[in-house]
Amino acid sequence: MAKKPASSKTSAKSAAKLTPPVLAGADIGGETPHKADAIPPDADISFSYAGPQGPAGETHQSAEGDIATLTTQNGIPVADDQNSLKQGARGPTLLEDFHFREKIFHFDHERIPERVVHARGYGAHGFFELTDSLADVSRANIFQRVGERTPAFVRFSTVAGSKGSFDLARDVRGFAVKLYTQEGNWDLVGNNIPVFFIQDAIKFPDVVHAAKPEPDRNFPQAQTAHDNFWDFISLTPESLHMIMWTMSDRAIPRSYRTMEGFGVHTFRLINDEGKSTFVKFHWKPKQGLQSVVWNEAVKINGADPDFHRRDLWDAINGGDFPEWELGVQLFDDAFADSFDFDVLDATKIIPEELVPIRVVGRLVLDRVVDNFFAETEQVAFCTQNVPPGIDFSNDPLLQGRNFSYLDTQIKRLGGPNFTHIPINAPKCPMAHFQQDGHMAMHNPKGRANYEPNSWGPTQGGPRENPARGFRSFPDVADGTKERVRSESFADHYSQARQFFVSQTPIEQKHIVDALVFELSKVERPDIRSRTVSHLVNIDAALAAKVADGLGLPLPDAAVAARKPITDLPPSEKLSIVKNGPASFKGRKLGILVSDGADASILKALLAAVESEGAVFEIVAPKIGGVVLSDGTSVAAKHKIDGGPSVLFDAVAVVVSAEGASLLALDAAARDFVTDAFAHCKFIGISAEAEPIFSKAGIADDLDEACLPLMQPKDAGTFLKACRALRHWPRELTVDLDAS
Ligand code: HDD
Repeated sequence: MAKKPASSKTSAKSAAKLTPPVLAGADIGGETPHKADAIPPDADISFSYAGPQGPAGETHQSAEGDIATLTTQNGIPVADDQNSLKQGARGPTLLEDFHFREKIFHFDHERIPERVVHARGYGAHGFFELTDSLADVSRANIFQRVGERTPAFVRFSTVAGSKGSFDLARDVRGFAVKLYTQEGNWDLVGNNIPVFFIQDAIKFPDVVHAAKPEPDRNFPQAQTAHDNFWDFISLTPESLHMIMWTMSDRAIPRSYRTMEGFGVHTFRLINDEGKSTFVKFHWKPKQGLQSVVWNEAVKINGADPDFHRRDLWDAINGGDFPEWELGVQLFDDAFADSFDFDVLDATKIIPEELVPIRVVGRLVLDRVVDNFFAETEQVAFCTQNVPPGIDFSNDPLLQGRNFSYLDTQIKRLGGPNFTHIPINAPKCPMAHFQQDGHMAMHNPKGRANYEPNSWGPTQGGPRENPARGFRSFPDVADGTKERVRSESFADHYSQARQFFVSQTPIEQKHIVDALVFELSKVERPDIRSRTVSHLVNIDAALAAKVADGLGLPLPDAAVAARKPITDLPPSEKLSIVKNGPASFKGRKLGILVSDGADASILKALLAAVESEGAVFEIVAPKIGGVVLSDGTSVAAKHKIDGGPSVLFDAVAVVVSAEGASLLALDAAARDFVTDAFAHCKFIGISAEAEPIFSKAGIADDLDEACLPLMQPKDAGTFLKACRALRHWPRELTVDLDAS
């Protein structure tokens, strides 16, 4: 007799025990019948997909009330989502299990290629409101009627890191804005830095390859501190202006909410008469500019790699909607001809002192996404998307971008129909004869799918409209066909110097520190030295400090393609410190508490935080919170080792004597105060907190930005002081490099 298969050892009785429900405490519905008649047979179900919960109306009873019935993608109700279909309880899984197959197939196909650059990003919805009509210079529909709102979607990003990298890389930030105007989508795909590394798009793959992880070892991730990047930079002097920005605190913003955005290139505005005006676009945050310091950034990346996305999510969900003004710099050919630099060169700014900014609108972000993948991941920006009234200049970087973005979206989103995805679809009427392809959702109706045709207005489809349609500005160009860079692009150092001399001394120090840090990670001395040879052309003192920091003899100046202009005046607008916020609004105070902490002080502090429009988070020895001196309980947001002070703009320590002596023994509590001190933050200190500071070794160093919280009235004084955000003079006392 044949041996009995192993599966038969499981009796029908024991198998029955394993049928649903099997998850302890989970109510998966089990017996309730599917309401097959919930969707009327004549219902329009073309867009009735209601997400993973199933179609609205498909409900059954659970312990918590009505609950949606789980279905397959085809709407077939699922009875058991815990077990695959088997031949016997321990037998093989059957090919017949369509629910299992569909679920696994779909899972296997969940990923799409990440963006080749700007892979890690975070988006939010909002609106643009026109505050000053630009009808005089542009016929763009969005710029006509003051007070009119245009829906917007914005995606912020880092550039070099992968999707799963950390938020506080030292990197440029993308600031991409999609405006769903009544005459088509306008994508203003900018950065938080107004210049770029290269002048011609043909060099884009090179600069990106050099910045990304090195190809043989695939590290370092999300960092420019490696040989390949600095090798390329030191061989590409046009990048030096951008390097000054990326080595400044601009590259480590405190929040997406506290950075500027720039369209970078010179664009054109075209009015009803067809007249062209050159324009540069600026987004100015109402929140003011703010960055973190490098040592803080490194620690934030460990404590909360999602620091920026969490900040945006929390602010919007908390009703503190970030806002930016749209500013335009308008200029004509005469200015362009007289300017020291070429307005088509994306490695140059036009200082606001030369062409002042005219504020014409505001951008408000007031809604987080419903689904990250559907919106933030699938949003597809294309620089080519400009509505009538906005046009391109001949900037060779912009011209190249107009080719690249459409191509990348077709690859990334799987075909030419990515504009059918809701986040990319225009919100204005659209009609064209482009058809078919993968995942076509909006298919033309009627008989004609070509034009011209003889099928008349109802069957014949849309027609071109010379009066309303986009017309390219009839720019006149001549010249021989050749691969050449204009001589007018040749000055690589003057504006780099102008940026450097526009910084406050502490910001200049941060640039030196950043260069020394990055170049100290470069293994080849010749690359370090070659980089410094360019700095000599920017500022002699800067070069000397960086050479000294690297322990390197000061090299000779690199040979400059054109003699730099050394007397460009400083521009106030280029400094973060000079353009910071006037208040602590929207900032976060971290409060370290212990059992028995003075309730009146803590309550006064919370009231002061609220009246300042700021937010707070409580950090405690245990996540269960603490009991204050008056017996009230306070919940904690963080256990002390999960809530380091780097997560906050300022900190307060409100503890009892017993709490202080216990916390003084805890390394995380000591780091809390030493980091806050080293990062020049304002610190509020209650009467009993001294042992923590003394054990941390900084009790004797406390300065005027370490304010006492002895009595409730001190809370207001402390919060007002926090408006300054940092006490920069302290940095010179805590940083070896500064001496
Ligand atoms: Fe780019 C993405 C900004 C030059 C090619 N770029 C991308 C994003 C931003 C920028 C913000 C992310 C958009 C999003 O959130 O989805 N890029 C810039 C700026 C540039 C610039 C401000 C210079 C002024 N880019 C540039 C050049 C090229 C590209 C010269 C190619 C010739 N950029 C791309 C791309 C990306 C992209 C490969 C990757 C993912 C995507 O487009 O959607 O096409």
